[in-house]
Amino acid sequence: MTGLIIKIISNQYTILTEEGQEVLAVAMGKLRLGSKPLVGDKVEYELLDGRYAIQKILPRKNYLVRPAIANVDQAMIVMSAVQPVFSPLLVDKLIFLISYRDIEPVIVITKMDLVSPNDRINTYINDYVESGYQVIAVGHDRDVEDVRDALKGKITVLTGQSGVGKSTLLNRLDKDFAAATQEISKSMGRGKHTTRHTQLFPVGEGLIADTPGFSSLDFSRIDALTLAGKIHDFRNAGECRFKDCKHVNEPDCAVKKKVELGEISRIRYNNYLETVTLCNKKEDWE
Ligand SMILES: Nc1nc2c(ncn2[C@@H]2O[C@H](COP(=O)(O)OP(=O)(O)O)[C@@H](O)[C@H]2O)c(=O)[nH]1
Ligand SMILES: [Mg+2]
Ligand SMILES: [Zn+2]
Repeated sequence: MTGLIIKIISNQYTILTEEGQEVLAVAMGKLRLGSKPLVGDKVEYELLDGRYAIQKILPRKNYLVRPAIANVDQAMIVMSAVQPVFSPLLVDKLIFLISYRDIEPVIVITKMDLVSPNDRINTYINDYVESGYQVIAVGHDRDVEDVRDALKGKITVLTGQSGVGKSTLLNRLDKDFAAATQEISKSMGRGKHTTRHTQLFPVGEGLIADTPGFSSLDFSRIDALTLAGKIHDFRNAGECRFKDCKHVNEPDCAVKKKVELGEISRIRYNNYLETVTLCNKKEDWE
């Protein structure tokens, strides 16, 4: 049988079966010697001596370290239109970090009820949409059905500063989610030797991690050339003169040409230039 790990406590794994049931399983000894099963792992398991035992971890498409989770399909960048102030540079940095991990960014803009129809936020929204990113606008004056649709059949991690409205959004999507995550925080009493367990919660027809990701904007171990290759906006730019063009100062750069022609977002390109200076920073003593 195959299923998906949604919760791990010590050697006790909660598997979401293909039928949508939750069962408890243990990991076989041989498995624990290899790479540790993560929340998000697809596994093969069977019934052995009256209990479910995980036999095999199926190949991962990716994994994150913080939170520890495998096979992440998408990261929702939750940003508010106002309070905290909307930062296009922050959004782009998150888009870059997420895309670098081969995870799809989805931008959710909250508090749209607080801005006027001709607010500057709409310029940014149009810019993301023109670049091919999915943007979902939410607010107290509209429903969250588009968010629910976007979660369908996927493993999603949320990201976004505190105060942008992540908890509000989750509560609106699923009352049970709020109750379940509150239970967790209550059981995390101070002074107890408890580690934070990441868990996947079924929300609508998708799975969502209860721990936000991408909280560190550390680009020091990000390779600039690899990053340039993962940014949607640059993908159809065509051939640059140099194969290893980072689209910064190189001559005959197809990306720069398309930025000049208005075919690649200048906002994204400028944010890329700012970000690329933070990449590949090696320690001096290395
Ligand atoms: N007007 C308005 N306020 C919102 C919206 N979403 C969240 N808020 C408010 O923003 C504040 C922070 O929200 P919260 O969900 O706690 O943010 P979190 O820190 O990201 O979890 C709260 O006072 C919410 O009521 C929204 O769409 N519209
Ligand atoms: Mg919160
Ligand atoms: Zn180039």
